[in-house]
Amino acid sequence: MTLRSSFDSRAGRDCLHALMKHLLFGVIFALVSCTGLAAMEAPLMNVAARQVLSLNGRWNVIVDPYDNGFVNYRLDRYDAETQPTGGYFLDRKPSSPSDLVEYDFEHSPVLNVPGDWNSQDEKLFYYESTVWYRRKFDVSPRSAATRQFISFGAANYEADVYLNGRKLGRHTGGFTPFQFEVTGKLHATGNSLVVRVNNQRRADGVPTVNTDWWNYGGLTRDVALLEAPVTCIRDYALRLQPGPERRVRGYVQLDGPDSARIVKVEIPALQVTVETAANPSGRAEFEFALNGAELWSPEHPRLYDVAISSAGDHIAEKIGFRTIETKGTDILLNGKPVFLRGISLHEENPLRGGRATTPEDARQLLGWARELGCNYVRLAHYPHNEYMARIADELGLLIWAEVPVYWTIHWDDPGTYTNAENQLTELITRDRNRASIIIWSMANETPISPARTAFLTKLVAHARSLDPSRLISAAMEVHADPADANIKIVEDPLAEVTDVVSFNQYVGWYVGLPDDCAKVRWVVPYKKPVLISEFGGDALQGLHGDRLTRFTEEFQADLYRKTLPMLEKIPQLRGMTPWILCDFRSPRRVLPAIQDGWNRKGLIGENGTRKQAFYILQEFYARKAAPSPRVAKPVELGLVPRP
Ligand code: GCB
Repeated sequence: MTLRSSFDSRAGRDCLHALMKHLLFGVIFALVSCTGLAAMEAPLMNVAARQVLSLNGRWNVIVDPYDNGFVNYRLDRYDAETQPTGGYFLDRKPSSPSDLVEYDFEHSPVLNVPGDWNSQDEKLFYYESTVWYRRKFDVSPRSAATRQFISFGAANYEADVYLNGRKLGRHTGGFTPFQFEVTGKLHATGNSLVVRVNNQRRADGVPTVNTDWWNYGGLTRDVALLEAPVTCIRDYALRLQPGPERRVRGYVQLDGPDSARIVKVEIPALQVTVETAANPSGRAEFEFALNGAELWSPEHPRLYDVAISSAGDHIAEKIGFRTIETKGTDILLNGKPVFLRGISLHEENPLRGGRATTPEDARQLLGWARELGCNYVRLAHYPHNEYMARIADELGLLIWAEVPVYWTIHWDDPGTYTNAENQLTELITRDRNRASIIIWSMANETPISPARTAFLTKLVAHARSLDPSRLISAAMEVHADPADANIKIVEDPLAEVTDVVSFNQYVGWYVGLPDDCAKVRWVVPYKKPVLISEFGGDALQGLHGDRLTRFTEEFQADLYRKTLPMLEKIPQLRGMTPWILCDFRSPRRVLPAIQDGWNRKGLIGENGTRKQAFYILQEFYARKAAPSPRVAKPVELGLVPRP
């Protein structure tokens, strides 16, 4: 037998693979130790299950508008390859009185983490540049059988991370999690974690320079030290397959030098115990029947305790099982048609005027959506924090989750594509076990061109390769027929590759007046479900006038009253997410005494008070939720008196 044919056999290949993996792990480990740069891999999922130390709290900060801690006066980077010890503001102490050190974290101001800097310090409200964060921490000696990771929920937009004076690495993208392995780099006391966070908008970034939301900078989500065994569970997915057999398929991905292990998946309440061997790459695939399970739905958001273990490692999760698919123009949840009664939201707490960061913030936003009668939310326009999807799992809200491919980004730039794809990967990896998430959205209002469609089609294929179990969409645009402005046409080559056709439309606000809604005729030539991803108009809460006076609650209420029947004329209509639950900050919105830096399309004002349109939509949703009568009643939308 030739050497070649022996490795053509499966056992031989596996054996070679295992050997290569051990060697590779050794080489990477050696490289990492000697360069000081930690490899940034896909993060360990389910951070809460692994946390040993929260690094949330008060961090010292240096505001550095000229990035002087990062580049010298010739614009050379302090952390260039040739100087692996990192940037300038690395928490150095003067060793003698003659030593020149022109900064001092110890006596610098503090900011809370998680949190954006804009809402914590008036001087930083419009700030778009670098802030250096420093946090000291002690950690009891860790066992040699474990690995440690520093985990960031998100940092907007770019983060350079340094531990004890040495660079760990960089992350780009403001809304997704990242981790650095720090095994062997921690001291028992006095660890210094320094992060340069820069939120400058970039033309080639994702998003690009122009958006309609506030560019909150900082360590906006939780920071923690995690611990896991040397060979640990990195990633896993459990997916209920469509069909009456109720079979769950999934995998567990181990990570570490000794990956060929037995993996066990247990769901005690359903008497499920599955054991399966991981292949030499650490991947264990399994399938089992879900007998007697209650499926997850908005009406019954049943979550099961799932335990995943593999010699030495153990992860606990709460997972709901449901299916989502399309059939013709219907969206089927657990095999049954569903109408998505939704609302769009930004990740912002309007009462505080900053990023929504905590579980309490998530409960408030999602609680308002529930009060409105929603079974669905659009988390616009970027990945929201992990609590949102976990709490939606608990509350029974379906989710459209999105990446910030917004308006006009650099479609021809391969770096921009890689950045978008990376953000999508990090979002899907984090949330792939959330029953609430049913749609991955690729983009919002992107102008049709060959380069844009090629970019987004590639992104769709990537999303499907990572997660074949959910629907794909994007918020597209509507165009008026040049011959008759009342004919609204939705035609976009992207709609050929998405599962659901979604579009934003603003008849009655940016286009004409609410009375024009009655004249609209639709051309949506796709045999696919249609979701209206946005409609709406601004109203200042408490401003009253007649229904034709812009920015009054009456105008906005009238717009909702006229828009809903107009949308119901689309035969494939299967849901909507009007724009938007709450007023949100946006630097584009400059009208004095009305906008004052807020987009006022919220159904809830900045003080938490519901506007009239809130009740119009609430009434519509109550009717949609009721069991449908045999003969459909024409939609009549009255103004419901405020309670
Ligand atoms: C849109 C955008 C959204 C804006 C909204 C508006 O189409 O998708 O980000 O905030 O319109 O208020 O104009």
